[in-house]
Amino acid sequence: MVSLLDKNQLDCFIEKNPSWIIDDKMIKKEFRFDNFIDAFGFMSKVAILSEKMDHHPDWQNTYNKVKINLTTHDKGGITNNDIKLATSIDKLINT
Ligand code: H2B
Repeated sequence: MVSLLDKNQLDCFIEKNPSWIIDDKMIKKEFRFDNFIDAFGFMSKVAILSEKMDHHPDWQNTYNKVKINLTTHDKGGITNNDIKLATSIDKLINT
């Protein structure tokens, strides 16, 4: 089930994942790479992951930077799907 997170659940996520920032109705993180190809390679992995999860990021790429905003449009805020995608994205970097 997809449901909006309450403040307590959000605080708990941020405590465990301090590299993500809550901004209004989304969680945000900026990733930096050595160059465009590495950034784009990362984006390709995130794209495949997102399709599998049927949950997609709002994002922006400038050369070696990828800014990712996660929110659930269907629910109008941050849900468990955003948390799941955020932690899966972090795993792509750390593995
Ligand atoms: N991604 C995000 N971030 N939010 C959504 O509400 C959403 C999505 N909805 N990916 C999905 C697709 C929905 O439109 C399809 C029909 O499952």
